[in-house]
Amino acid sequence: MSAETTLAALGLSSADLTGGTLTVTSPIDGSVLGQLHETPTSEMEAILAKSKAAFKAWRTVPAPRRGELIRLLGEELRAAKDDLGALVSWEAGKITSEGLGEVQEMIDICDFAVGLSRQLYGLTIASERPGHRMMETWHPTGPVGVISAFNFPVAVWSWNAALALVCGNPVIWKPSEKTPLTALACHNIFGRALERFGDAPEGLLHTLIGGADLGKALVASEDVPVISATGSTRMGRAVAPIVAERFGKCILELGGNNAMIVGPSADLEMAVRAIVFSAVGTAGQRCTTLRRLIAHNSIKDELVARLKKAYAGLPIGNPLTDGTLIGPLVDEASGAAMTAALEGAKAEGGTVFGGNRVTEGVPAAGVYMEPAIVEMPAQTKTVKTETFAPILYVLGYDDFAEAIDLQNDVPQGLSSCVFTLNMREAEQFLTAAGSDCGIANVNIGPSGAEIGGAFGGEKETGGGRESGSDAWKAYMRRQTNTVNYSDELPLAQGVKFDI
Ligand code: UN1
Repeated sequence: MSAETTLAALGLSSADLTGGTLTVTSPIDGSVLGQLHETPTSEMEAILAKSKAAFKAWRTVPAPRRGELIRLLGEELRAAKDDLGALVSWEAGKITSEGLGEVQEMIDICDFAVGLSRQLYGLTIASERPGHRMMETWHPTGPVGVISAFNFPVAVWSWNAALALVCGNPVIWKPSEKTPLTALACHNIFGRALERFGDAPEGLLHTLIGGADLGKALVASEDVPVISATGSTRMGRAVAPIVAERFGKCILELGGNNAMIVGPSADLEMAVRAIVFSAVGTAGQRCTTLRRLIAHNSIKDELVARLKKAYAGLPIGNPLTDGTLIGPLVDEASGAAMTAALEGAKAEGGTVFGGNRVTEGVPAAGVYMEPAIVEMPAQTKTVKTETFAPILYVLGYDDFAEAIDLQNDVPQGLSSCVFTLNMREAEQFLTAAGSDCGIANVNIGPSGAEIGGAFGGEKETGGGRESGSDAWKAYMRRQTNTVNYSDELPLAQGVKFDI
């Protein structure tokens, strides 16, 4: 299907797509997908006021009723899955199956959030005073600002929006300026859910189209108590101090530098499949992409040989063509960053396989790169830096403790895994002295997490958790309640204060 047909099916008219100042191009072939109207920064004040007003109404709607809105959103996403998935491919360059997978992730989080809307539980706590009861109540916080990146242009919004909305908060969304079309499409899909819902307050979702100024205004606003930001560590370093200054709360999901340790007992056949998917899938542009392979020296050469064989046959090209596994990088700057990282690795003693630009058999004007495998003598500066491209650095080790040290010795702490059939190694990897990441897996790769678990990581990854488990708590404020149902007024800690 053409981009035009897909955009029309998602309710984007030529008025939406023409006459504006933000040019959106497809990474597939450089074609212009639209000239979008940007949200003027001068409108931010009114947007914040509308969002605050929406909050006042939405916070008093019973949570299970709020869940009904997300149930409808899930239904609308099911109906729009093929179109939205295709638009993700057009705008972010993902292969068809990964575009659809991203929309499935949205549907999954909606289902999760519907259940959650009846489970926003607090604890009851034993009071030390007779005739008293203590409990915790979770309340909505206010508008939630969501800043999302180009590489998961719709799923990351949905993780945040589905939870924020059932928790009773409106959402103000600042998508990447590289992927505003998928954002507008989601805005329309949400609009359909709102229409069917009937009586939701106006202004539950605002979508800001444009550049960094809008993001800055959102981050600085005292009317936005929670900012959830996904993107580079550089972006997080800019956002976090501004939010901290005004005592707002941040949910940060920043850079990763994810590793796999492959032990001598590993099922190499399975490891190869996991490595290839997690290192080259989404052309290396997931925050969970496998970037470092730490292989036991007894199997390293064999593993690398098998990987090179697999890499040599990988279909690179138009992501919308059946059978393609590697689509384009998002833009020329990403291609240049990949080439620069490979040069840096070479200068540090690395041996590079692949990594060249592909120009034959791919659409002109797209940045198509062969994925690279780089054998490194040590964990150098280049290896410790996240480059958002399909580069896999390979390091060897002799004992398991050394492998864990290498895995942890990078500034980032998102995802990690071990391939081993040795239960001692597997269990050790998951202990306090094992992986220091937010995600640690055994016999699966570091990417492609399910929505049911909390998603995020430590150190430069920012410490935030989104999506499943109890990540919802970051979108609510906790209140401790003590109720006295006696006719006495005992003080805690045995304090006497008779008057
Ligand atoms: C991201 O790249 O920002 O675990 C999110 C994964 C996906 C989410 C990635 N479920 O790879």
